Amino acid sequence: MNKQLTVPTAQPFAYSFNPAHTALVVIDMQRDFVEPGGFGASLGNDVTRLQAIIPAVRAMLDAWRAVGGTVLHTREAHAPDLSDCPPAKRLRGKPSMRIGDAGPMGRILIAGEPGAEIVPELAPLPGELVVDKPGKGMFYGTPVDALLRERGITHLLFMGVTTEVCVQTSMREANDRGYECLIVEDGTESYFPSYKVATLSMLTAQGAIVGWSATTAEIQQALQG
Ligand code: C5J
Repeated sequence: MNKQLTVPTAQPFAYSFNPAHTALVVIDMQRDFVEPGGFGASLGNDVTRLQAIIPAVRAMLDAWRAVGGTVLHTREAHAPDLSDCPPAKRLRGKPSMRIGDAGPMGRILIAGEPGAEIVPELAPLPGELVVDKPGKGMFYGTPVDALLRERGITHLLFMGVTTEVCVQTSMREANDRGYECLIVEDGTESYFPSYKVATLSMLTAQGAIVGWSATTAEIQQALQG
């Protein structure tokens, strides 16, 4: 679909985008963060909060695929030799549960391990972009900027987990690079409800200082004209 659309009820004011120049970005919907018995759950987090957004993310993906929009999936995943995981990252958190250690679903956050895969309900389709990222943000140490620019992408719709860590970092990095960003309110979640609320508020404050927010229903309504 190549035409200018508007979400009039987006926060903090109307958001305009052309699907031909917009990518739907799904951040880190990986088994280790989302599924019971994974890394996130073993750290004591309530993963049912994250699991609950899968239907909304899937519905948005279906609507986006139907208009032929670009889709980018990211995974927080490191090389098996950990050459892209600095001690400053690896040595944080629980000493018994570090990146690269054996976890409930294979080595934690290592590319190719079962836990690092995207949940089956949201599995990428052939032709969609899938990028492993060593940082919280999707631009650090990845070809994401080049991949988006070579497709003429200027606008990004963000979904995924967790709102205040990898989604927020990626959206801030994108905003600094000149992309017009929107976060999909019911397509993102945190283990900590108050962090999600605070993040949505921070991102859209001061006249969309980082970007806009809207619900899947509002975006789907725009897509349906
Ligand atoms: C993500 C994390 N994906 N919370 N990672 O947000 O460590």
